[in-house]
Amino acid sequence: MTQWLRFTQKAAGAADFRAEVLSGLGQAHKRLPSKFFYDREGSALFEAICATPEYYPARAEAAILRDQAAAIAETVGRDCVLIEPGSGASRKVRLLLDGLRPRLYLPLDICGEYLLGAARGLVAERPGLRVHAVCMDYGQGLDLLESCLPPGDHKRVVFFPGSTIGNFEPGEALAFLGQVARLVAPAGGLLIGVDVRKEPEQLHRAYNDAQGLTREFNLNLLRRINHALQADFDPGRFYHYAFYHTRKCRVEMHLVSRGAQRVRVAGESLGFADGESIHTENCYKYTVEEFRALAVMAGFRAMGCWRDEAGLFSVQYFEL
Ligand code: AVJ
Repeated sequence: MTQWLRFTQKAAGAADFRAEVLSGLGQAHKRLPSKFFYDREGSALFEAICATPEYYPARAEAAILRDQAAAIAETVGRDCVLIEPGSGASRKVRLLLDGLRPRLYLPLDICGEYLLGAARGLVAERPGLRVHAVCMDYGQGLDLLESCLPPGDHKRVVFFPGSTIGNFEPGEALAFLGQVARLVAPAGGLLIGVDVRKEPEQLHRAYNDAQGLTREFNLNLLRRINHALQADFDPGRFYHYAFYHTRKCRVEMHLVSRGAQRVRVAGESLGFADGESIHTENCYKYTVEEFRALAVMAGFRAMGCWRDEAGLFSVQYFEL
């Protein structure tokens, strides 16, 4: 059986990266979009973080997808057009493919090199699977994908694992769920991984692994900016700081300046006071009921919810 793979490049260009970095670092409280973690090195570091004992989300979600694959396939249905924003190594979707048997799988990722490598590996493993890999920043809007989708009324299902929804501010999460609803209308679905709220200590450990991989993942952002924007960040002069903000129900990640310093980025000189941070990520944690309420506000009906044995994580399915 011949392999079927298409590749479409819709990613934002270097100009957008430069503009978003300079805009974020120009704020009174400096910040950078967490999507920029995922260059080739960052994507590989994230895969390594998933294997650490402290970072439970990936293992808990994989256990759910593996142990509940038949029940999930029964609820979602077979032969759908399966769309995965932020697909990375397409590791998790492999746990669903035997059950869902999608007519087409569209992995979306901002890193084209990583995306194409993962897609090639998948079609080599599964010659019968049709894959259309789309290099795009889904944060720019899922409607960009419409032109890549097959005509006809095949059921569309968005698979959004990993609790990446937690990187969105709650208002942005609702807006994203609304975009998903428009993309999968009139009767499609959303299969989504959501990390559930838990003891702050366990969350603290998950973002401060003993091997320091999360620290390197965070610092890699500075290295990426150095390479892409002729910047002169010295990663040794920043430290990784991650903590669970109880009132806001989110883990925050920061890079904190050791001492006062100036850094050149894309020809501009930026000042950092001692202890001043770059806010690099928020990871919101929801209860199952809170997230269900958000999905219902976006127009979805709750159809299924599966948990791991320890109750650390949830995979939830919604339909219009
Ligand atoms: C891939 C965005 C779900 O938020 O837990 C892992 C990224 N950040 N360790 C998360 C991440 C620090 C991860 N997501």
